[in-house]
Amino acid sequence: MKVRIPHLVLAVAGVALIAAACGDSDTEDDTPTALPAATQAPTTAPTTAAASAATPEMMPMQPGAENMKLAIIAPADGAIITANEVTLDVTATGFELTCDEAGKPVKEGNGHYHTEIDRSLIDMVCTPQTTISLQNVKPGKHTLTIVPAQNDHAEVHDNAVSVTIDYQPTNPLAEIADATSAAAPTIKIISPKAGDTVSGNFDIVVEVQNFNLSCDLFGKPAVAGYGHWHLNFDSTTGPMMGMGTMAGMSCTTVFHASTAGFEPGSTHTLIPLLTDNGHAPLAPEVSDKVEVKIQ
Ligand SMILES: [Cu+2]
Repeated sequence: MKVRIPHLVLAVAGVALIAAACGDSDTEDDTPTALPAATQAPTTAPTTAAASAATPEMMPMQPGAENMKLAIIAPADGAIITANEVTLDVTATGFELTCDEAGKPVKEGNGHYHTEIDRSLIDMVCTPQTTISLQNVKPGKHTLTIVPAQNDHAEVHDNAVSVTIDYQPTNPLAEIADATSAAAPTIKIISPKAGDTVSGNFDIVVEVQNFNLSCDLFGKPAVAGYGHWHLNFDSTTGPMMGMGTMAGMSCTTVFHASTAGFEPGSTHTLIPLLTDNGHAPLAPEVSDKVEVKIQ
């Protein structure tokens, strides 16, 4: 199947999550990827401004991606939220929610969902319930959106669902403000060590210096000196700010990883990298890497 992927829609939010998800999408769909509209259009026929600006690129997605559906059971659309966080109850049909193979090759029937606030990516989730912090969110109306996503984080945009909330905090949180450090941020893997063999579920432990990790600021406007880290496998480049090979994100010094989906006996590189709240890697990149063997 094909899913329409409009160009650069999320770039405004600092999250070019969909801009170029045409990587190796291990699909059995042999239909060639459509060329960009500019290439397809006959040179003699002038395209209208609207057509050239808004023409979506057709991208191959995993088989059955169109059946990956979500529903928001709670909160109700228009709900007034007086607490400083909101819990979403979600049902997923047509696919199994799993994070074990995120950042690895796509698999029919498997995926997770992305949460967004005002169309800015918050996190990836593989449980039917998730809590969103309203830290650094202004009182008033906001849109919460969930979008089905494949292991490579390419999103099934047509199946996104949203609710509007009206945030009227009883006890508003103090805003987290810029806190730059004179010293450069660093991240270093403490465990596992280079050459270690890992199996099943294993933890990646890092040490972060001169940088504040914040879960509550996921997806919020940038705050200097704050962010979190991504754990990538083998590469930090490629589509979606390198997120195609991202196992997940952490705002603590630990990330729970899995060897599921990796060949026994293969070696892979674990790459933790610091990112801002909008998930963009710090520039220049601040990362570390350790090669491990998969049992
Ligand atoms: Cu992130």
